[in-house]
Amino acid sequence: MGQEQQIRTACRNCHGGCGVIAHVRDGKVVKVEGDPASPISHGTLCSKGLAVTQLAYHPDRILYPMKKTGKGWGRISWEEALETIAAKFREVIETNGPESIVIGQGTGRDYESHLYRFANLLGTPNVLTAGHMCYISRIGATLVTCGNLPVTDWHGDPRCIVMWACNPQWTNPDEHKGVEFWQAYKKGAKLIVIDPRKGFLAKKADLWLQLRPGTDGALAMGFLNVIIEEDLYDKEFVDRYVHGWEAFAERVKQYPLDKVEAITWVKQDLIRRAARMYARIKPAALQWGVPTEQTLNCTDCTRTLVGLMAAAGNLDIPGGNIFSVPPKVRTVSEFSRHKDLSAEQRSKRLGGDQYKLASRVALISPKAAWDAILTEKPYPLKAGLLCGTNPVITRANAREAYAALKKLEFLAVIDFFMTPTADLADIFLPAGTWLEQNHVADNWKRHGFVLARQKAVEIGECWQDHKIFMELGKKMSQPWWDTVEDALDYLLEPSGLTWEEFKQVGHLKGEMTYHKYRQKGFSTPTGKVELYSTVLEKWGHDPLPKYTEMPESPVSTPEIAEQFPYILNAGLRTPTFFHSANRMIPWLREIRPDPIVEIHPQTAEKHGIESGQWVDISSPRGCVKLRAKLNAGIDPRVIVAEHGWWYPEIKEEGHGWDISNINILTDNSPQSLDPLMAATNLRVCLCSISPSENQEVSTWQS
Ligand SMILES: Nc1nc2c(c(=O)[nH]1)N[C@H]1C(S)=C(S)[C@@H](COP(=O)(O)OP(=O)(O)OC[C@H]3O[C@@H](n4cnc5c(=O)[nH]c(N)nc54)[C@H](O)[C@@H]3O)O[C@H]1N2
Ligand SMILES: Nc1nc2c(c(=O)[nH]1)N[C@H]1C(S)=C(S)[C@@H](COP(=O)(O)OP(=O)(O)OC[C@H]3O[C@@H](n4cnc5c(=O)[nH]c(N)nc54)[C@H](O)[C@@H]3O)O[C@H]1N2
Ligand code: SF4
Ligand SMILES: [Mo]
Repeated sequence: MGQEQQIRTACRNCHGGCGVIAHVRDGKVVKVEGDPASPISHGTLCSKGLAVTQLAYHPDRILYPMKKTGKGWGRISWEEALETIAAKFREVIETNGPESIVIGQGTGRDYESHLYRFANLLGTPNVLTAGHMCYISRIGATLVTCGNLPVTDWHGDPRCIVMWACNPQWTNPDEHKGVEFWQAYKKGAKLIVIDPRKGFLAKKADLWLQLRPGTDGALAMGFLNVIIEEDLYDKEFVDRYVHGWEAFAERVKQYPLDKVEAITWVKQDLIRRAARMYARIKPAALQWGVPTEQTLNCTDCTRTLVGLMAAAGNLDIPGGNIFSVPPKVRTVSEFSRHKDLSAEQRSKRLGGDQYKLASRVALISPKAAWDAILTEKPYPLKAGLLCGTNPVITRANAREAYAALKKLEFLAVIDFFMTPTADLADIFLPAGTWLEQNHVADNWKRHGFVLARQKAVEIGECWQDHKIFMELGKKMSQPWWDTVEDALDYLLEPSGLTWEEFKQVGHLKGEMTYHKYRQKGFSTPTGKVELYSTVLEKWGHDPLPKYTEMPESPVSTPEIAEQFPYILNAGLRTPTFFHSANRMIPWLREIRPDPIVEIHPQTAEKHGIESGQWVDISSPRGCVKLRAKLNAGIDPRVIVAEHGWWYPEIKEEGHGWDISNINILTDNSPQSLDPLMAATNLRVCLCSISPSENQEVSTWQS
């Protein structure tokens, strides 16, 4: 047996960041453990990170490039795979123009620098990501409001924490690992939790506000109403640094607490107490989560929440919501040469004229992509390259996503496994996991860090995603570097370090300073926090935020609610799965073999549903089956369902993509989209429930 080597690296089984020590023996990773020296995770790892050996060495993992022919999938060489894609792309560029090629990714995975560079140099403005309803939407809305993304300053000792639609101990989301929140909380901070579901944090909270899903924008207005009416706002900050305070305060007046209670289902008294607590205790940090973005209120809700941070005087102060200082490395924008995409090509971005904020952050909505494929309007999309995404499972109105991707003339997919989306492809490119890549992991840049992710092993013929974009780019005559590491040297250049040197250092941190606005103002047109947005005004939109009722709800569509009386809150995460991933990993699937739908015991009783039974859940768009779990911690009018389900153990094409896929039920009709970001209502629609006639759905055998 060979000697064991220990390699310090950074996990990326979610958005990533946790420090890992990978133990390698005979060219194989035999185990991973948390790195106590990590500034992000402090030695902790979650179940997904710990299970990476079962992911990397999974028997179903695709280790070679594959091509689909009449006889099914067959192994080919990298040369043939890349040349086939390049030849098709060249053909499309010649006949339809580069805009007819869509390049896509899913959740943020720190290869967007390479993906965008490839797309920009190709000349296509059509990059499809999850950003229209996740995180990039938060960044977009905060860029126009206060010039940067305010993140919680756990290290600054917040005395009050508002956990607004966020569950960091399960999700370790884009903004922080749960451990950092926990350390701050344990110092004795007050906790306010805003969540329709009584989870671990709601049980711990000083105040828990159980709102109707999707009504966060109205609740935030309610908070502001109390803060303004009771003179609890930071007058000095507002006078000096807020643009349009008077107009904003007038808008807030349109949301008196009785109205807010009717919209949100939260009692007036509770809203008042929570608003007072947030405004009076200094400093207070507000941690927002993705449900605030996954409705048509996406942009306005984010702007209202910035209004709350500003009114309470919590922006860029220790223990509040801060603008981190990134380390000195090249920006994604510079690396990916956004400026090289010509104005003419940019003007062709699908939906760009309408969804101006999405266009500003260089992405398109899935709806625009599906429409272009299915209706060929305003022009057809002909070919696509999707990396690290499974839209057939993860995007609203999954049947439409499926039909569109099936119709696409040519599709290449980069993944680890043959997923329901990859099933629809012509070429499959095998990606390396994070154990197989060298990278300057940058998802933490907005928190002040970049991390060294070092290759521990190579497996089969898998390539890290960055290399795939580089080599495909070279086939298309694009300027790239010889090696992945040469590109990393370029990324790191401003820091004065090479990749080899950075590997030894492990991470870089920007030097944090607070109250930067006192010297520099805010990076907006007026130099202030624009609660009255001059940018939105210029775009012909309401410059002030407002709450819009859900497009499908008991209030706006009572006729639909007659048949579908419950509010479906779709997207409950579980610690072991990451969206549609990990269902094939035995250690993780054994914990959760079947998809769960949570139902209040009274509601279950009404429909004769017992705990553990398979249940049909229907919306106007279809019907899927999940397994009932009774939960008295949700409102009887609300049904809470997991998303991301397909069945890798079903070997036929499609892998059972339509059995339990909750996104068959969600809506992406034009009237349901955020008017600026095109965010879809992934979290809220109407549904009905009944015991399923088929109680033999389970297919997992451990
Ligand atoms: N109803 C509902 N739907 C939702 C949500 C919800 O709350 N409710 N949440 C939404 C959110 S926030 C998001 S971000 C999207 C996510 O949407 P997606 O990103 O499309 O979802 P994933 O399931 O993470 O798909 C990732 C795929 O990438 C593969 N993969 C993992 N790591 C890598 C890698 O390093 N390289 C490559 N090439 N492939 C990799 C996995 O095997 C998997 O097949 O889902 C959304 N869908
Ligand atoms: N294990 C695991 N971790 C993940 C993911 C995963 O799939 N699995 N996905 C990753 C991704 S891409 C993202 S974006 C993040 C998201 O992570 P978070 O931002 O933490 O979001 P969620 O876990 O979706 O929801 C957080 C809380 O909001 C509550 N909630 C649901 N609907 C509403 C609502 O309308 N209003 C309010 N106020 N609360 C609501 C939920 O009950 C939950 O407790 O997680 C990331 N981390
Ligand atoms: S939280 Fe994310 S980065 Fe950390 S161990 Fe889990 S999967 Fe890996
Ligand atoms: Mo996300």
